[in-house]
Parts: sequence; C-alpha cells; structure tokens
Amino acid sequence: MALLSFEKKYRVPGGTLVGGDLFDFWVGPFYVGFFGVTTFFFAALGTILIFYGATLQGTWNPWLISINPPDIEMGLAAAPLKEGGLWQIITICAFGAFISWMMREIEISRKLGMGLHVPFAFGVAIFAYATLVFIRPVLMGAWGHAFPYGIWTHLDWVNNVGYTYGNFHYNPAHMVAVSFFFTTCLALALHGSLILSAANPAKDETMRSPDHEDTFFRDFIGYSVGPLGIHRLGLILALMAGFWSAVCIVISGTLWFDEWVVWWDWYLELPWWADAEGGVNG
Ligand code: UQ2
Repeated sequence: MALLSFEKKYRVPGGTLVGGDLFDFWVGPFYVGFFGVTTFFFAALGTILIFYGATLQGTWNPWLISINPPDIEMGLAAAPLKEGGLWQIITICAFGAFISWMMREIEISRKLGMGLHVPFAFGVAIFAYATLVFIRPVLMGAWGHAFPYGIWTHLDWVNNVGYTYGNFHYNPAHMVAVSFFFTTCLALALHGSLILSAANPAKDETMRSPDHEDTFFRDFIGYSVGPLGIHRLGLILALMAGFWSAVCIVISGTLWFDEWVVWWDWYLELPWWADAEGGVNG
C-alpha cells in the first residue's frame, strides 16, 4: 500500500492513554497526542534553562557550556538555582521529556496495533540515564555524584570517575557491557551487509530472497539464525549493552569501593593455587 493511502487508512482516532481525543491529531507528519505536548513542554523548558545556565556561566562556547550538579556536601537536598538547582530542574525536564517520548511511542504503537518493543527499548535507555543521574547518586547520598551536562565536562566526569576505581576496564560488568557493544556491531555489520547483498542488486540483476540469505549462512557456518531471529538477537544485544553499562557504573561506589583490579583477587585466592609456592598465601 502506498504510504499516503496507508496513512489515510490508519490515521484514525483512538489508542490514546491520556487526553482522549483532545490531542489526538497530527501536525504535518507528526502525531501530537498528550505526550507530544508534554515532550515539547519539557524539552523546551529544559533547553531554555540550559541557555540560562550558559548566561550565568558567561560562555556561549558550546564545548564549554556546563550545567553542574550541586556540590557533594549538599547531599540529596534541593539546591539553590545557581548552585546545582538548575541542574536538578533540567534533570526533571529531561526525565519529563524522555518519559513523554516513550509514552508517545506507546500511543502510536497502540494506534497501529503493534507491539511495544520500541518503547520498551527506549525505556532501557531511560533506565541507563536514570542510573547515572538518579539511582547511583541517591544510593551514594549526593546529587553531586551525577554527571554534569556539558560536552567537555561530562568527558572529564567519565575520566575522573573511571580512575577513581583504578583501571575501570577491570570492572567485570564493564567488560560484559563492552562485549555486548562490540557484538551488537558484529551483528549489525553482518545483517546490514547480508541484506544489501541480497536486496540491493546491481542494475538488471534480480533481487535475492530471504532463502538466499539463510543459505548463505548455512553454507558458510552451518547455521542461520533466520530473518526474524537476527532482529531478536540485535535487539537483545543492544539492550544488554545498555543494561550492563548501567550495572557497571551503579555498582561502583555502592557495592565496590576499591580499585576494580582488586576484585579479581578472588581468582588468585582460589584454594588450589593460593597456598602453592608463589601463590598469594604461599
Ligand atoms: C542470518 C539471517 C539474517 C541475518 C544474519 C544472519 C537469514 C536476514 C546476519 C547470520 C547471523 C548469525 C548466524 C548469528 C551471529 C551471532 C552473533 C552473536 C553475531 O542468519 O537469517 O537475516 O541478517
């Protein structure tokens, strides 16, 4: 079905969670909905407050603008506007916008009778953000443990927090997360190249079918995960990358306080070589 006639058929009232028919309309290509309005409100307010923070800071250099959380000494209190309060309100705006955006995805999915995979996946991204600016700071007792909203300052934050735990790459959950990121790249590179090799034929050549795609991998490695399976695999790999990223940072400073390399001492302390000559107890 041509896109325009499809949209005419499916752009019908209903499926909304909040607001009934009130915001159940489109502006150009965009569905609005109650959550489109709230997304716009929070995104606009948050952006204006970032610009206000830049004027307080006295720079318009985009690399240097930074909205900083309150000092650690302020704990979990509500801070004065110019001492981290701006960061707190901007964080609330960010959550408002992100959650509204996810709710809008849910409404659109409902309207079209689709699964909720897209909003669920976005929810994992929101969870990872929440881990950094809410869950971990609350567990550690201060908003000052959250990261600053600045292009260079957030890089400094990642660097400094990483080195607080020695070489952060020894964090086992970080290892798992990185492995998922790379495996996601592997899966997408395989998938993208396979699809293009079959579905984007040269001029005057014929398109190949999903059977060709399956057969390529069965010939190649004796196994094909299948045209639906590759998308299940891709989604789970990507979500696991985000999930384990959140785990690796939330355990740093809450469950584990030492350098991450020390965590591996359990390996050296395994009884069958700990007491041997040259072992940790030997
Ligand atoms: C596949 C298949 C696809 C694909 C890809 C594969 C026809 C169009 C890429 C091959 C993928 C495999 C064997 C899994 C690799 C495992 C990891 C962890 C990367 O079989 O079905 O559909 O796109």
